[in-house]
Amino acid sequence: MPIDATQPYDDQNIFAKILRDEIPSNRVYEDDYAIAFHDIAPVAPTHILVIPRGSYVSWDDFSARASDAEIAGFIRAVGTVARDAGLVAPGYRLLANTGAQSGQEVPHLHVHIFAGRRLGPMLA
Ligand code: IU
Repeated sequence: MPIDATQPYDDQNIFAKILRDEIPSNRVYEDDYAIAFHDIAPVAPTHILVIPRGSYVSWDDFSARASDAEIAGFIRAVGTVARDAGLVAPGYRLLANTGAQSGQEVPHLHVHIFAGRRLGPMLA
């Protein structure tokens, strides 16, 4: 079910549990600001999710409430994950679904990194 991005943060969401290591994930990166793990249902040969350590429902919530340090740290982490995975030369795509009409399913901000094949044009 797509989420309502205006809802308050729910600390029982699945990515909050992954952050607390209550649920296992295939983690590929972590630092003070973010963790990254392989998507459980990849739609590209490389499909990694990067999430901030802070409790933010969506890109909207994060961009409105996070500190400058958190925002800088998170964006650097996304870049580092892609670079460390060797994705810069072949290229990659970032996506952050936000709210119901985008199809966002998990109410903790996540940036998708897609790579590993020729990606089609953006969906309308
Ligand atoms: P979305 O942008 O909210 O639609 O993306 C949620 C993603 O989280 C989606 O690609 C799922 O496959 C992925 N995911 C996951 O990796 N592990 C989980 O336990 C669950 C969803 I639930």
